[in-house]
Amino acid sequence: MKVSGLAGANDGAMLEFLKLPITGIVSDIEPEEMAGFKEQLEAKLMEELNHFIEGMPKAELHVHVEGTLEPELKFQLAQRNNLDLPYETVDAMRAAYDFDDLPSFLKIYYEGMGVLVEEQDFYDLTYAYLEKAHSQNVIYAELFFDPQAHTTRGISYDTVINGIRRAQDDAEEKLGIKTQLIMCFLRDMSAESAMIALKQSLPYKGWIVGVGLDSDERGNPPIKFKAVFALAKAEGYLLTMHCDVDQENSTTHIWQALNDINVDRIDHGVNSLEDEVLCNEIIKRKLALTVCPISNGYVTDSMKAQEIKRMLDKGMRVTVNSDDPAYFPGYMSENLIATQTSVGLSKSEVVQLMTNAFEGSWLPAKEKSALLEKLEAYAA
Ligand code: ES4
Ligand code: ZN
Repeated sequence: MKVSGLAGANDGAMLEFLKLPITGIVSDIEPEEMAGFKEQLEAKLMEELNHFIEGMPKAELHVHVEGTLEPELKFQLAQRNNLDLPYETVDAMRAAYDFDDLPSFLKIYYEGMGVLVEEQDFYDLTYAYLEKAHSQNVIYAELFFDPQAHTTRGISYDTVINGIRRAQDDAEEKLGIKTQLIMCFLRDMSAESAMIALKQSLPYKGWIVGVGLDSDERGNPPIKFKAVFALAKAEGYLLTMHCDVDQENSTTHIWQALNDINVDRIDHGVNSLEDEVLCNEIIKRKLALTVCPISNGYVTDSMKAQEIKRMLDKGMRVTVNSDDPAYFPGYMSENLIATQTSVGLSKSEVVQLMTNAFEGSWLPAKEKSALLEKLEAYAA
């Protein structure tokens, strides 16, 4: 007996679940009854796969620490810093999150981080995210931070990075979660401003694994920051940059990220699928792509789950991540489950997504293998 459309289903387990005798029964079942069994079975398998996803050891490679600022903490910090918020309640604040594209999201995102003033605020923000990530079995995370979004408000670079770092250290000690920091330049500010941020980072080089580029991509191509990224590379930083989804000149920007910047990773990069030669180059360089489905569902026309599946099928090192989970509701488990549900990924495809994340991480080879072993043991 075969039931079609159940990726990875195993007939023995299925029969056991349905409590059916193994032989001689199929012809006695009415078609409607069969459809009911099939539905029950699909629901059961889905539930099992969701559990598997929740328990899976995970790596997150694309999360903006400022994008993890949940409304509840925003209220607490506003009160602690004697700041007024234009909302009375958490619900009213959430209701005001009505963005539908990147610029409308970014406006709310930058406004929101106004409550981050003292070093302790950056600590509390980071620690809260790491506790949440840990609760979803994230064992490794690379965190983006946006120093220019704070220094332009009069908050010192030291305040920002000391608070984040102290939380990273405490979380590693208390929760066992390992993290590294990636400093992002704001691409809608000047290259000179990015260069200042780069120089400010140098005393903290030991705390920062790489640099990235985020904020509004429209009119701000990778080549605008060619000299900044060249210096960052010379200083020993690894390089990534946002190649946001469905932007003007998306594939041109991805080509620039490869050829003019020589990136070590691509954030998002879904539009690479429009150019076969570009896909092959990304595959050849073994570059990870950090796709963020729930985020994409808010700022583009879809979660791009089909595209994630196509990238997997092509052998691209695609990963699933949460981006700004306080604004695009969903942390790692929710993003993986949403993708799986949307395109019916098999268990082995889910494991491949996570293998890609550990392999594409910026950890030393030994640490990478140790974490990959944890994933393999779980999936065995
Ligand atoms: C961002 Cl979704 C997104 N895109 C570009 N820059 C960002 N910074 C924070 N979230
Ligand atoms: Zn992002």
